[in-house]
Formats: sequence, structure tokens, C-alpha cells
Amino acid sequence: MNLELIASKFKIEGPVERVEPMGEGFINDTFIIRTQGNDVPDYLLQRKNKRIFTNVPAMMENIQKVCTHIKSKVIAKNGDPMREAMTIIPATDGNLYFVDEEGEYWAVCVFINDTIAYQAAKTPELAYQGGKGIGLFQSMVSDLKEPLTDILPGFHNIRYRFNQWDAVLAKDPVGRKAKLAKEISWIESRRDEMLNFWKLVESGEIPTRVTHNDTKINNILFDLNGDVLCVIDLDTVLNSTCLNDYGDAMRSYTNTGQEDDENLDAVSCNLAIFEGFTKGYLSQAISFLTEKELEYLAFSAKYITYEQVLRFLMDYIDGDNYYKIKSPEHNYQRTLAQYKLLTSMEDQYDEMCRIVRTVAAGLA
Ligand code: GN1
Ligand code: MG
Repeated sequence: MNLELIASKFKIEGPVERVEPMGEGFINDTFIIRTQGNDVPDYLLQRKNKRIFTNVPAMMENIQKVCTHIKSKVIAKNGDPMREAMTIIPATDGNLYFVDEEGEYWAVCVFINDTIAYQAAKTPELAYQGGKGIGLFQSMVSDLKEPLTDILPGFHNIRYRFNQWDAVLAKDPVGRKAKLAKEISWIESRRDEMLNFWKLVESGEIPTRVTHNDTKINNILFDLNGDVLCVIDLDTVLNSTCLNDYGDAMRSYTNTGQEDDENLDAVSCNLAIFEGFTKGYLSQAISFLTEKELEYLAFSAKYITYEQVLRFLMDYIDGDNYYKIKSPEHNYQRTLAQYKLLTSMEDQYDEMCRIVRTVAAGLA
């Protein structure tokens, strides 16, 4: 695979100096295209995982609609549309992607300079900024009229995940099920609780909106002053509930350990970070969230963390086909660490609910 050749298939400015690997995504492969000269940007080049994203053209259309909409909002408030929004660079044939000889899909966007992406939220102030960023993102896309294609059906839909789960367990393709009775019971014992929440989304009592769906802290760019610039990694922009964005953020921000921490004692949910994020998020989102959404905000942290336990364990039982792994037991390790986080949230759930109520009351 010749990365320079692939880069040349896109409408980038300036001669390419080199293309080098970047980041450690679980799904796509990411590279940076370094261009010569200071007056042209560098670019991010991604090979999209076509096993997971089975309709890359529709995904790129979704991303483009969201970026265009956000840019118009940024321009309207005199912001900088090249820094406060992502810029997709089309291929020379006008498509938003390029397909190479091996049938792999590639896409390019502008690399925003002088930014910081964090792997963990160390302070409530940083969490506040992240919360504000997600709230702002949701509020900017709340009036996006153009429909998005559902490129990942059932992504944060636990009923859909249970269907996958039941099928994988029935198949047990690599014979791992027998030694996992305890871990499987973690999932089963909470099945009804999680489905009862999802029924509110299915009935429309909790509304569906344009959402990001992968709000881990490293998917937000901060400027060098620590202020939030924009939300990145828009592969999963979909129509879903806002609660999934809040919950997924809480899963990553509040974790005092790593997502796959081997030391389970290091993993817990930090309520000061929870409060910081909630304050930032609600400073933007209080204007559009319904009573029902507010009522379930704290629950969504448990919901998404539970879903992540299920997804990691399911991938392990399935023989590690979805997430990239660094060791044979990696998905198992991730399962244990995320489960520890879930139980920490469960232990502190009353306090989480109280924080949400207090923050919301303070903004009313
Ligand atoms: C994946 O691509 P990345 O690493 O940002 C996954 C998320 C998971 C996350 C777990 C499309 O996100 O849903 O929460 O890993 N994305 C997809 O860290 O499945
Ligand atoms: Mg990401």
C-alpha cells in the first residue's frame, strides 16, 4: 500500500512531504499527511474499516452534512470554521472517499493544528469543557433538517445488542463460553433493567435526535488554552438519544483507570469529574432536553457502560472479530475493567442522580 499515492488521490493543497501513522483507534487506521510549507494545512488520512462501516459512501455523506451544518453555525457566530469544525477533503473525482485497488476505503480531513486531545479527564474543569463541547455539538446539530442514513443499525440499541449477544452465545464459536459463567451472569442479571430504559426510546418518550455516539474524551479537540474547539471522529453520527452521548462520555471521563486496566483497583467512577462534565453539558443542553431526558441522564452512564461490558465480552466470546486487540485476553481484560466501572457507578448511583438534579436546578 503506497500512502503517498493514496494521498495524491485527494484534493489536498501543497506538495506532500511524508505520510506517517497516527493514533491507536480500535477500528480505523489513521495517518497524518505532512505537507510542505506553513501556509497549507496537514491532513488526516483514514482507512475506514469496511467490515464495520459497510456503507462508507453513506457514512461520508452523513459526516459531510453534519460538518457543513456546524460550519454554518460557527460562521454565524464569527468563529473560525476551519478550527471549530471538521473539514472533509474530497477525492479528485469529487467523491468524499477513495477506493484503492484492494477495495479499501480512504477518506481525508484537515488536521487542525495547535490542539490537544486528552486520554483522560484529570480535572473537573477539563471535564466541564468536554461536557460543554458535547452539549454544544448536540445543540448545533439539533436543527439539522437533512436526514442521516442509519449506517450502523442498532448501534447503541440494547435490544439489538441482545440479539447479537444471544446469537454469539448460541454459537460459542471458539468455545470460550464455558469458563465465563460469572461474567455472562453480569449481563443477564441486568437485561430487564436495560431493556426497560430502551423501551422509553422505542416508544418516543425519550426523543431521538442527531447525536455523535462515540463521545470518548479523545474525540474532542481542545485548544492550547484548554477551551474546547470541536468534536471529531464523526463516523458514528446518527439519529439516537442524546443520553447515549452523555453516557458514553461519562464512561470514559469519570474512569479513574484505563478502559482496559489490568489493575481493577485503579478503576472507579470519579464523581467530581461526573459533576464537572454534567455542569458543562447542561450549560448547553438544558435549553433543549426534556424532563424525561433529564430524569434518565445519570442512568445513561450505567446504560452505556453496561453496553460496553456486553460488547467487549461478546467480542471475546466471538473470537475477537470486532475490536483490534493487543493480546489474546485483551477483550476479556476490557470486560473486567468496564464491569468494575459499572459497579462503581451502581454503588454511587443515588449521588449521581442527586448531582444531575442539583446542577439542573441551578441552571433553571
Ligand atoms: C470504538 O473507534 P473508536 O476507538 O473511537 C467503538 C466505540 C467504543 C469504543 C471503545 C464504531 O471507538 O463504540 O465505545 O471503541 N466504535 C465503533 O473504546 O464501534
Ligand atoms: Mg476515536
